[in-house]
Amino acid sequence: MNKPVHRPSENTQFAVRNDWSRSEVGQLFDLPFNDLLFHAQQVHRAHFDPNAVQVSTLLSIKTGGCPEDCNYCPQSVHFDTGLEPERLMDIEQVIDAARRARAAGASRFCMGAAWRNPKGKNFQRVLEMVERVRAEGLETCATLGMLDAAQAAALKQAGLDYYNHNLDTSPEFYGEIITTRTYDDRLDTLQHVRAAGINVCCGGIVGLGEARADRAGLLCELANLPEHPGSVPINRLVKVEGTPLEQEADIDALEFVRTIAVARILMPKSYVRLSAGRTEMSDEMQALCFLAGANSIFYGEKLLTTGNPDTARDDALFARLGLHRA
Ligand code: SAM
Ligand code: DTB
Ligand code: SF4
Repeated sequence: MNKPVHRPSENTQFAVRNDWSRSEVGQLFDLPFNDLLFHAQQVHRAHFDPNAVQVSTLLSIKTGGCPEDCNYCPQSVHFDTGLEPERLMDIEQVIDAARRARAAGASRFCMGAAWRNPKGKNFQRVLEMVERVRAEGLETCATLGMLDAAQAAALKQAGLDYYNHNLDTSPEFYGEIITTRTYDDRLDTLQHVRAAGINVCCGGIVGLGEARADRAGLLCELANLPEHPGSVPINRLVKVEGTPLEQEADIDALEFVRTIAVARILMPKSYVRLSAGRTEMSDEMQALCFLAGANSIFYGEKLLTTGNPDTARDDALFARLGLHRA
C-alpha cells in the first residue's frame, strides 16, 4: 500500500497564525542570516508591494512630566533629562502641524501624550484634535497611555483610525524596565482598543539590555494577540542622557535586522515600522531593514522629543533604494 502523501492545502510558510511557540520563534532568530532574510522577503512579497513604504508623522501634543517610570523614556518625571514639561497643545497648533505633515507627504498623523491615561477636559480636547486632523484628509493615530472601554469608544466615535500602545518587551524582562504599569494593564488597553473597532498599533523597543529570548518573547506575544496589530513599531533604543539606560551598550545592527525579519514572518500582513533610532542607523542598515520586511517609517525631523533623520536624507534614501510611498 502507498503511504498517504501529506499535501498542505496552502503554503504554511506564509499563513497568518496566532499560535506561535517560543521555540519556533527562537528557531527563526537562530537561522543563518541569509536564510532568515530570504524567508522574510518571500513572506513580504506574498502580501505587499516590496518597494512601498507607509509614512507617518509624529507630534508630541503633551510633552514631559509623565508619572510612569519607563527606563528608556526622556519624558518620565522619575529621571532628570532636562526636558521642560509642557501642557497639552492648542488645537490650532496641532492642525498646523498636521497640514505641514500632509504637505510633506505623510499619510498618517500620530499624536503622542506623556500621560499615564487621559482625563477630563484634556481628553475632550484630544477628541476634537482627532476629528479636526481627520477632516484634513489624514489617517489619525494617537498614543495617550492606558484607556478604558468608554475612552476607546469615544476615540472611535471621533474618527480615530489607529491607537498606539506597545508591549515594549517580553513579559519576563518587562519588570526590569517599567514598574508603574503592568503587562496586563497594557493587554487590557489593547483589548479596549480592539473592541472599539480601532486599528491596533503595537510593537516594542529593543536594545534595552534584553536577551535574544526576550526579543523572541516580545514578538511571540505580539503575534499571538487575538488579531495581529495593523502596524508593529520596532524601536531601537535612543539613549537619552539622564535616563537609566543612557549607558546601555548598542544592540548589534544585524541582530536588529533579524528582529525586523522575524516580526515580518510572524505577522505577514502587518505593517512593520522601522521606528525610533533611525538617526543612528546607516543607510545600509536601513536598507537591510527594508529587505527584512520593514515597510513603514516615521517621517519628519522629530519623533516625540528626540531627533529623526532630516526629510532630505529620507527622500534621498528612498530615491537610492527606488522606494515609493504606500
Ligand atoms: N506615553 C504613551 C505610552 O507609553 O503609552 C505613548 C508614548 S511612548 C513615548 C511610545 C513608545 O515609544 C514607547 O512604548 C517606546 O516603545 C517608545 N520609546 C519611548 N522612548 C524611547 C526611546 N528613548 N528610544 C526608543 N523608543 C522609545
Ligand atoms: C512608537 O512605538 N514609537 C514612537 C511612537 N510609537 C509614539 C515614539 C518614539 C519615541 C522616541 C523617543 C522620543 O522622541 O521621545
Ligand atoms: Fe510616560 Fe510613555 Fe514615556 Fe512611559 S513611554 S514614561 S508612559 S511617555
